[in-house]
Amino acid sequence: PTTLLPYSERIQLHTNPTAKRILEIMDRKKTNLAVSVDVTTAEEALEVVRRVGESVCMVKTHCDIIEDFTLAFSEELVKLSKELDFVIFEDRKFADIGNTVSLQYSSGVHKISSWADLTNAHSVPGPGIIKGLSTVGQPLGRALILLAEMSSSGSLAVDGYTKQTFQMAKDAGREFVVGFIAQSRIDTDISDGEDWLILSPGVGLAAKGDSLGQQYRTPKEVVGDAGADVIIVGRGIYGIKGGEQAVKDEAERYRKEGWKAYEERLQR
Ligand code: 5FU
Repeated sequence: PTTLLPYSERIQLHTNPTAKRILEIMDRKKTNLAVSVDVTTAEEALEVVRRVGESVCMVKTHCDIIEDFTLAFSEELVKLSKELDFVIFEDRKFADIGNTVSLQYSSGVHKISSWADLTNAHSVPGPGIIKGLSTVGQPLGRALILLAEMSSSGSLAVDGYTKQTFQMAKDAGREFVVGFIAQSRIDTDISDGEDWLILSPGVGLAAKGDSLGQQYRTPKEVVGDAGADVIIVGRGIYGIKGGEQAVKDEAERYRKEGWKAYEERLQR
């Protein structure tokens, strides 16, 4: 199963260029950390990215919370992603019919497909959502992940929903859909040679959750016990008190924790 293989040996199990690049970066920079940059101005967001860039394989954005979003911002983000060697993941959570999501992905103010290497979608509308997004993203070498589980308490994405989401991805093939947002490896380890990336939000070393339903686990629980590939950390890193150096140090702390959990997993 995938969880016992090093990231480097999983590169060849993918055909999607973004999936390959994620695994290459993880191996090269020794990091399975994604930082979620959930701040509300372009300058703040870029500042966090400059602080954490060396420690991460991925920067996750919510472009619709940035008050002064422009394409100059996304261009700068792309520039930093090349300089500091990380992938850009826009956490858009598309959730509409194929035709609408293809427009939301390519057009509007944000033109997500022009700058985000990776984005995600809910499976609730059915396979047309994958088709619609792939029409836009696949020719550009982009990748998609589906939300199979969520970190928030009371989520309806459980049991049968999770299973059917996995099946929808399998049916679509791995040219464009390369993995899942999930809290576990779901069923992805059952088939050898068919590698899926599992990205897990809800990671924190300090808090257990917030007042709005978020639930946190440690990198050890997420990577070591649950078998996820990428840990996604937001407030635990950009929200740390103590200024710019503290943010940088905290990103390194999470990178080390995540990498240690991965190395221990490989030893089992
Ligand atoms: F799909 C999901 C999920 O199940 N839980 C999440 O928390 C996405 N997220 C995102 O990860 C959420 O929208 C935030 O951007 C981020 C977690 O941020 P935190 O500050 O680490 O709680």
